[in-house]
Amino acid sequence: MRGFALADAPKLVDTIAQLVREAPFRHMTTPGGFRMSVAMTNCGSTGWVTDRTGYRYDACDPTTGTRWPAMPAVLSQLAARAAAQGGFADFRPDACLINRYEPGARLSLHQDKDERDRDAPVVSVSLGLPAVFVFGGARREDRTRPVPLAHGDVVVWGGESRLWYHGVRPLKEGEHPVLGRQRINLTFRKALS
Ligand code: MD3
Ligand code: FE
Repeated sequence: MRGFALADAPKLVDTIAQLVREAPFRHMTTPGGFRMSVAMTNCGSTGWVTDRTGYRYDACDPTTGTRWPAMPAVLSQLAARAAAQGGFADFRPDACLINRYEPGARLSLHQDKDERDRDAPVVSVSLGLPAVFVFGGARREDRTRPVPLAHGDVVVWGGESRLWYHGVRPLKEGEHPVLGRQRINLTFRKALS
């Protein structure tokens, strides 16, 4: 949904800045011991984390031991409106993962399988520098296609595509008028059933 979040973008950017003061971006470690090039934080009643012990959802920020900030209404309502337009009524996300890409940061091909509710869609909101998202299929070997994502674009991933492989190509150098040298992606999920 190209530009679906454009009208909300100034308020989203402001809200993210506040959230990040409470729970700063950090580069998490994968179970294999690699530092992720994407910096992450969360808001909502639970948040996605990774460390040497594995991937999981946790109510608390591991760096402080306190709960993630609550999900502001401007975020949850945008996600619900987008999901509804994409054919998923009553989407009530409990987790919002906030990804920050600086030039060079990438996300290798993966599936999102850590959520218990596989019937709920994932809603993603892109802000800042444009990126090339790659969308594959049910198997890692499946052909991927590039999908450009720009500031204000929203994607609703549900049904069959919910478990398809996807990733993000290394972010190209650039300067966004609002966000500068970064891309921020919000992914809304229903993690716990
Ligand atoms: C397709 N994030 O956080 S958002 C992730 O741009 C993630 O930061 C990317 O993949 C980003 O896990 C892509 C789009 C997205 C998110 C979840 C999906 C696409 C998806 C789940 C299933 C299929
Ligand atoms: Fe993903």
